[in-house]
Amino acid sequence: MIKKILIANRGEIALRIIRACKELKIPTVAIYSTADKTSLHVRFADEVVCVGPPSGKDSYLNIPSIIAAAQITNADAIHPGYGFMAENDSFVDICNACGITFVGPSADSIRRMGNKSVAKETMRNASVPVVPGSDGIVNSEKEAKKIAKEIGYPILLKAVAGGGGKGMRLVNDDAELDKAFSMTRYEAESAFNNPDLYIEKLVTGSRHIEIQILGDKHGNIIHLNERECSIQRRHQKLIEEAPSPIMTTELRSAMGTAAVRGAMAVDYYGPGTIEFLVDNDRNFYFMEMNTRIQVEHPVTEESLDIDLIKEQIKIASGEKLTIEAHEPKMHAIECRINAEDPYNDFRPNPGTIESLHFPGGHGVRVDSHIYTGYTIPPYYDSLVAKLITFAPTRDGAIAKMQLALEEFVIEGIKTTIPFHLKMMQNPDFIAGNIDTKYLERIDWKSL
Ligand code: MV4
Repeated sequence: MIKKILIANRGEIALRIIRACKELKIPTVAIYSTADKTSLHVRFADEVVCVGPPSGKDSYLNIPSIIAAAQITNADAIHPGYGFMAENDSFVDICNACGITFVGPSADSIRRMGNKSVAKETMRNASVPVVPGSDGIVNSEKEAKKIAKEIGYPILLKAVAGGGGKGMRLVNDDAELDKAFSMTRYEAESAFNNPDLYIEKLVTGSRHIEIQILGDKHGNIIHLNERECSIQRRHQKLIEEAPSPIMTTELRSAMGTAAVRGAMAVDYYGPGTIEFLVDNDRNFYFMEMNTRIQVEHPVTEESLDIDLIKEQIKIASGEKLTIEAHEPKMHAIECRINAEDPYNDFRPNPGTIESLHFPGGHGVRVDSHIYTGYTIPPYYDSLVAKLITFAPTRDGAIAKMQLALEEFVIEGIKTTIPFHLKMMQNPDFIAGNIDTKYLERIDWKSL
């Protein structure tokens, strides 16, 4: 059993984890950087330890400081949240060596999914559909051209150490390939210390639909349906929902069982997400696996009436799965409220919250760490609140979202609320006619 959890994160997710720990009656330790001294996770945790100066690499990514903080406070587990240490396999090895339970998957699962080419091969072997492309890494322009000829242009060059849209380049023909190959290799080497590339045929007009899975340490894995995440901008998700407006029972079952097979192949435990591209004919293709709890986990929680963070902690302490897979009960939508100016290319806009009112009522959830007088530090990501609404139907959830956005007052900073208000009234969104390129095609301001 876990006796005390150190939360190696900040912001809304740190608060979310503290709430789950309180329900489970597990004491918490917050770590914080000097820039986060006045943050709510510091206020609501049972114990706190300052781990360094503002910069992420000196604080929330500073492994010796985090481990020392756990040892000083006798925390026997570390919850990484998302980002920071969440998908760092060496950190998991270090936790294990120190006798600390990492609240997440094994180092080995993280490693096997972290290399995108190995992950794809693992999925293919588990009979999960993958996009046609190279068998593993491609070592030369010549080899790349040979594969491009077989599968046909356009192709994507992808860095094996990339992911989430990083280290990817579109190539339309042989002429472009020569330059693109060496450039993408060079960029991958600089960004990830690994130049290796693999090739995929470009899938167009597709949606980003991901399957939530949950495994325990006894070999049981279930899937908890899908999330539709196609409303993105520069690989940053802005709106997520569960279920997907295009989902059918048959497709859900096919994608869900494929996701479970893939997770089984890496002996996965904890919550994880298998991302798929789904084309217009409802063919689905594995993209990558996220070996962490994700930002958008609340839409799954509200659609199914479960608490994924509590389940994650119970799994880490060795309990068997107790929840059962079931079809969605409710439709849930999440709007990410960022401290960004949507009228100015979504430029980050940190500052002080002068006045604040959170929306509420039946079917409205706000996950946020901000309060009146709080100054958003400029060092971290710009997420200030997740607004989730849920209702028996999609139209009901959209209607509630619009009212909740209208009621939401945040003064002192610019936020993405005006963007979300437009989207909730946008006929394309209301009809579910969206894909991953939707926001590139339209100018949201003229909606
Ligand atoms: C693709 C693709 C089209 N074809 N792969 C971007 C993030 C990473 N998960 C994989 N990504 C893509 N891979 C093939 N073969 C299009 C994307 C993509 C994308 C995927 C999901 C959500 C938004 C996206 C935006 C641009 C490109």
